[in-house]
Amino acid sequence: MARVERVFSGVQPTGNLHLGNYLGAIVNFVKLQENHNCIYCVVDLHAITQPVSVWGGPTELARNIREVTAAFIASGIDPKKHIVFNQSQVSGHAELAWLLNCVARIGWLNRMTQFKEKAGKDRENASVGLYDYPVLMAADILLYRATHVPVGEDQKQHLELARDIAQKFNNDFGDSVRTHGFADGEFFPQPEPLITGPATRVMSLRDGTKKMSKSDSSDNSRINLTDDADTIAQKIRKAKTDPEPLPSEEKGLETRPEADNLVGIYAALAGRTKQDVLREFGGGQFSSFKNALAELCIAKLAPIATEMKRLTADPGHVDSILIEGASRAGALAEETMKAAKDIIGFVRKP
Ligand code: AQP
Repeated sequence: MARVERVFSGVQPTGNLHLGNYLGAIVNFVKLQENHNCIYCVVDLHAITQPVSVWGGPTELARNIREVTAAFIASGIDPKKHIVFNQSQVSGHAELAWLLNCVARIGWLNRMTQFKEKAGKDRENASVGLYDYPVLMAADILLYRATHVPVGEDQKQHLELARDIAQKFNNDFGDSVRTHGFADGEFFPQPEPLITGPATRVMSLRDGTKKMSKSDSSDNSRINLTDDADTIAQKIRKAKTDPEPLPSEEKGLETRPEADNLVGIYAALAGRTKQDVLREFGGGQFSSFKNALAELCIAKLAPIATEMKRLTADPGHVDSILIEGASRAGALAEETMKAAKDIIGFVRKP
C-alpha cells in the first residue's frame, strides 16, 4: 500500500453549523485542498452518540446530513477533486472501531474531557457510544491512513488518543505489520493535528469563557451559517463586551475574553492577525468595531448561506454527491480493512 499525504476530517450533523465550525475547521478544509488529497466526512455515526432529543430523530438527521454537505460545498470544497461523503455509508468506520476498541485502553478513555463535559453529572445514563466516541474518531482517521487532520482546539485530546491507538496497534502487531509489507513497522501513520489560524477556539457571544457550540440553548450565543444579515447584525450588536475601549496591543486582550474573541473572529474572517486588527480599531469603542465586524461577517457568510439554500433545495443532487463520495471512500477503506485483518490474523476470502 502506497504511503500518501492524506487529509481527513469530519463534522457532526447535529444541528446548525456555526461560525466556530466554519473558522475552526471548514476554512482550513478548503485551504488544504490546494496541496493535499482530502477526505471530508459528515460524521453521522458520531451524531447518534447523543440522546435522540439532541440530534432530533430521523427526519432531522437526514436534513442535517444534507445541510452539512451543502455547507462544505458552499464554502468551497470540491467534491469532484476530493471526497465528500457521510460516514454511515462506509461500514469500515464501525468495523475498524471494533478492532481499535480492543487496542485502546479504558484508562485512556477515562481521561477524555469531552465525555465528561457531555455526559455531565448523569454519567450512568450516557450512551456507550458517547464513551467510545474517541475510538470511532480514531477509526475514521486511521481507516484512510490519514496523515493530517484539521480540527478546532477542542479536538486536540482526541487526536492525541488517535495517535496513541495507532502506535499501540503498530507495536502490538509489530512483527505481523512488518511481514505484511510495512518494513518500517508503521501500518497506521501517526496523524498530525492541524490546529491553525487565529480562531481555533471561537467562544460564545454571550460568555467569552465558553466555546461557541451547537448545543448551547441560547441561539444568541452563536452565529449560524444560515443566519440572515439582520440576525447576524443583531447577534453581534448584542454580543457581551466590557466597558473599556479596545486595546492597541494584543497583550491587552489577555484578561478580556469577550474582546479577545471578537477581535479573533474579525482577524480570522479578514485573513489578518489580531495585532493588525487592533492597529486599526485599538482605542476605539466597541460599537463602531461591532458595526465593522457585522459588516464583514455578513459579507463572508451571506454567499455561503445563499448557496446552501440552493443546494438543499435539491436533496437528490446532494445525495448523489454523498453516494459517489462514499463509493470512492469505500474503496480506500476496504484496502485498509483487508490489510488490518491480515495483520491481526483473521481468515478471509482472498
Ligand atoms: N467553537 C469552536 N471553535 C473552533 N472550532 C470549533 N469546532 C467546533 N466548535 C468550535 C470544530 O468544528 C469541527 C466540527 O465539530 P463537530 O460538529 O464535529 O463537533 P463539536 O466540536 O462537538 O461541535 P459543536 O458545535 O461544539 O457541537 P456540540 O454543541 O455538540 O459540542 C471540529 O473540528 C471542531 O473542533
